[in-house]
Amino acid sequence: MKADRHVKIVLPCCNEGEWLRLTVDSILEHTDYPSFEIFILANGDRKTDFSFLRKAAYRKRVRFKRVAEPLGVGNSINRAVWPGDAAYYVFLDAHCLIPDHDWLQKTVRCLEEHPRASMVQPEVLGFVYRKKIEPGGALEPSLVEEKDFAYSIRWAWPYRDLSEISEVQAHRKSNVAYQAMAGGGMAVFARAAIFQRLGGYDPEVAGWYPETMDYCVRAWMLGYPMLVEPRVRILHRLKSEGYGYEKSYLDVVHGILRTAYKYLSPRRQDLAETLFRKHGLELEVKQAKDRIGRGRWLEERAVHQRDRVHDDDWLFSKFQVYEERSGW
Ligand SMILES: [Mn+2]
Repeated sequence: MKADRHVKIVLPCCNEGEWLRLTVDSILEHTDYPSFEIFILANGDRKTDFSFLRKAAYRKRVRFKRVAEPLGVGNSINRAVWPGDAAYYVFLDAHCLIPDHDWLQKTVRCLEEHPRASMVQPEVLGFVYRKKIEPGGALEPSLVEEKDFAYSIRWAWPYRDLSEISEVQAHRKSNVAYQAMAGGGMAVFARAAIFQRLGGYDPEVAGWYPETMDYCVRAWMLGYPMLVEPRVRILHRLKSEGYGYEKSYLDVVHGILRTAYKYLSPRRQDLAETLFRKHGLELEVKQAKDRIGRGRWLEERAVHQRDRVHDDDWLFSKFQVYEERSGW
């Protein structure tokens, strides 16, 4: 029988190498919380040495599951959780460091003080680490170069280039927990019951941040807020040598358009397509629409429309998603 406030920390791993071990070590060394487990979901991984997990120090706290194919972040997390497994989830990139011992206490307190919150993002401090970690080697703290903060992501329509369709909020808006549009992935705290009720991440949305945005947009419209908890900090490594999960514009275009098709008004579906077309992504829009057409967006839209408590006018106005209509 698990404790009422049991926390499951999920680490999807696709070719993270030594950083997986450093992340696990950082969690084990810096977590005072009494009831937690780590669940590693290796997917499509051809690079990481998982043999360290056989040591006794890890066996008590860490569970490991491996699938051959790369699943992407959202589907890895969906596979790693099931109803009744925990009260709270932490979804963490497998290249993170935990600076404070009370991080889980503070996280759980935030989720308990805000019982409708679907998701909480901590203060994410990006860092660069330029030296290669040798197999079994330690991290040199003096080489951790702290860079920028990230608190949440907000749609910003339109945009000057593709990176700006979603805008990272790099400054905290308050010193206590506050509402924001969406998390950016990297480090996510979620209430298990709501995550299960919402069916987890959209399995058709892949890569980078769109799966987290999709989840938050859906949750907001169903009446479950997303919060930033700036009093909890996670260090997240900014990779300089490429990404474990392949980043492609097609995934971003598809993810955002699919969210628009499922949850937004037809006018905003058209607007999202136009935004991408204006930036020369005709081919991606076409491929994304083909992919959406093969999926089940219409049934999902019908269910969402039946259950939602807010429409997209409310959402866009709440987060001041700016839509420019002139000049098209
Ligand atoms: Mn990452």
